[in-house]
Amino acid sequence: MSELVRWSKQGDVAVVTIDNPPVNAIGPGVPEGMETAIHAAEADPQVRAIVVMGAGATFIAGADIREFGKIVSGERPPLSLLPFLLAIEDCEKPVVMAIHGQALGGGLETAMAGHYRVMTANAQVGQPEVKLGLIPGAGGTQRLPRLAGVMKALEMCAAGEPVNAQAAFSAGIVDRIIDGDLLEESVAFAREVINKPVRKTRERNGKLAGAFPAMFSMAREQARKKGREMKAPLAAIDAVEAATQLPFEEGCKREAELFTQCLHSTESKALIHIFFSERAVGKIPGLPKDVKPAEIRRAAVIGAGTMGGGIAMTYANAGIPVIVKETAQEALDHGMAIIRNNYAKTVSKGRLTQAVMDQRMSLIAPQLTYEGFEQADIITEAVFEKMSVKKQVFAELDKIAKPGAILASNTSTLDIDEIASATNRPDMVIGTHFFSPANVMKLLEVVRGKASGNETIASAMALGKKLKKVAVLARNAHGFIGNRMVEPYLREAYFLVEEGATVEQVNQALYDFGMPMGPLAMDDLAGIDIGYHIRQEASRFQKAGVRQPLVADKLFERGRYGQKAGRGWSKYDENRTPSADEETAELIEQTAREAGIERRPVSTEEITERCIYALINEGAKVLAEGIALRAADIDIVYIYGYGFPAWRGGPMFYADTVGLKKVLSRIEEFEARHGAELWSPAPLLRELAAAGETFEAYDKRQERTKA
Ligand code: T1G
Repeated sequence: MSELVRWSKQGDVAVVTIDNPPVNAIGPGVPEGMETAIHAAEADPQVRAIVVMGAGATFIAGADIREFGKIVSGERPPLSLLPFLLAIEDCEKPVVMAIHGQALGGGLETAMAGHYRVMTANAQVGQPEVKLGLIPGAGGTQRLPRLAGVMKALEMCAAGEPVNAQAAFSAGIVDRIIDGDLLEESVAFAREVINKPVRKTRERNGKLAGAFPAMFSMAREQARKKGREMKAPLAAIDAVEAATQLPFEEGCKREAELFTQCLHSTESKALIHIFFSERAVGKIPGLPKDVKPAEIRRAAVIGAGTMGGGIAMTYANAGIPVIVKETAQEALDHGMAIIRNNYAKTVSKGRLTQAVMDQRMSLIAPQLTYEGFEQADIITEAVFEKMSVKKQVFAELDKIAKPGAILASNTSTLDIDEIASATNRPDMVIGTHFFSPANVMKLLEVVRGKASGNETIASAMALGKKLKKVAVLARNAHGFIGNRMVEPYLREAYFLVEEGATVEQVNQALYDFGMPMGPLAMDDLAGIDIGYHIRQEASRFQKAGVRQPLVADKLFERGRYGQKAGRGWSKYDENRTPSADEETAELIEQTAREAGIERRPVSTEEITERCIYALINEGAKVLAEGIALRAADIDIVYIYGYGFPAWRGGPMFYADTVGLKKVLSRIEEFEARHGAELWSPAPLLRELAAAGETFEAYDKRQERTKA
């Protein structure tokens, strides 16, 4: 018996337990252990049925994702689970899979190789492989349609979302929902089926008959719409379709071919990079292990505007009571009305019950005074992005907040140290930069000031997790990580339209690259007035003689603030649908003419490279300056804060896939054409390109030196 898989007997029922913390991933030794245990139980004359379950918090959360990198690099031969699962399915005694926590990927595939499945009421099952750029690779696309039907299998394998116990039971994936003790009730269930004929999932073909061609074409259309350029969802559909056309063994061979194609794709490497990176961002080198995050039980927010209201919702969604303070009743009422409307919209879509909405609204206390602020564990300001205003607020808060309360700023670019200087508790001051809409966007930039204490940092990072955000730590510098890098990205978009590209061309090029919208569309959404004020606040950083964008400020001066004004770079109808704005085009041409800029046709490739390589170049500077801890952190910021396509792994991972030598050579061409002030290659980029290294390798090297 291996320490990864053990078995024991409860009378005439064998209980096989997989014990591979923390999530019972199927890594080396687990399938072998399962096979050995099941064969031993099968050979034991006293055993008449077998229960398989997971130790700890969950059943099996899938194959060990860390192994795939070793397979692709040739370090380890491909591990096929198929023979192990056939051994389970061919067991002559009934095998009952007892699921709690999650049965995901190879976990569900293992469960479906059993003859029966039971699961606890709060457990989930799913085939999330497409989220890793993969497809089920151990018969999942062949057994799931046989249990749940083709439509359900297509939905689960192509979208990758898990289903809850009720849905799994209704679909026929599991045979019983367990309300009591899982072990006790699964052993009892096993005794109920002891005398029933053993039914092999692979032989249950009844539900395959219902398939028809339109099912697959519709599934492909939906996958293309949702997944954009992603290939894995389409491969998953092909594999499920094969289940309806080929015998089980042939279907598994087809699945294996498709799985291998996906495994070697850049898309999969990128998505697996993101999977581990979003878990690594929480690891802060240099933070003493014994630092305990403070418990955040009560919160307060200053400002009920778009950001303040969204932040308040985020606290309420996490079950944390939160005061929202405004300076005028009208602004307070307006802010609360938006919060209520946001929840009501979610209720109307059936994604929230009215009871939960009411409960969350009851956690938000709107007021015009500082009453109750003295009880708050954290106070977050979301006031106007002007340093003088922020410092005044922090000076007031410093007098009101209890000792030990964290004072957080939602500033998107301003200096945390300067804000902290307005208080007598700089160690308790930190930036918590939420991304709009704060109740939706997963990214939270936690910005440490020079004086931010270790406990304050740890508490803010832990709070991010509690608020269901992905918290990334940034050092205090203009723009932190995200907005520091978005400036050159936007700058290039502004320059490109002055040089001859149309607004629509620039937006389309970056949309086709995979961004949720083009840079100028993003500018119109965020508000051209917001960008204008940020540029005004940052004007002191501007170097004389360096080319500055000319048109954006003119749009602001004309009140063309973007979507909110119905006109900006584009014009917007009442549904905020964009269309080309002739006046903007004329303004651009006139501005270029006055500036002596000779306009020319601009290729899509140049548009994409100038915007994306500007992002990468700035990212390399942010990394070298230690503002971001890792290149992987920058990737997470861009995927969760700006919608950078996850299937490209984030800007830094994408640069690795292009090759840093190529990225550098294009940046050097831009430098020759547009000047060193704008395009001098980041020294770290030069260094890595010269060494033939990658940003990923740089992270690994840094981790070793900081360990
Ligand atoms: N392999 C390796 N490590 C894993 C893992 C996995 N499948 N799942 C989680 N971990 C690690 C994770 O990196 C973290 O490590 C720790 O466990 C806790 O995870 C053949 C090909 C199960 C819902 O995609 O969705 O099966 O940071 O922080 O929030 O067809 O983990 O502590 O060092 O996420 O409670 C399919 C992926 C694989 C499931 C738990 N399965 N995991 O969430 O904890 S491919 C998946 C999750 C496959 C087969 C195919 C979540 C979770 P560390 P955590 P959590």
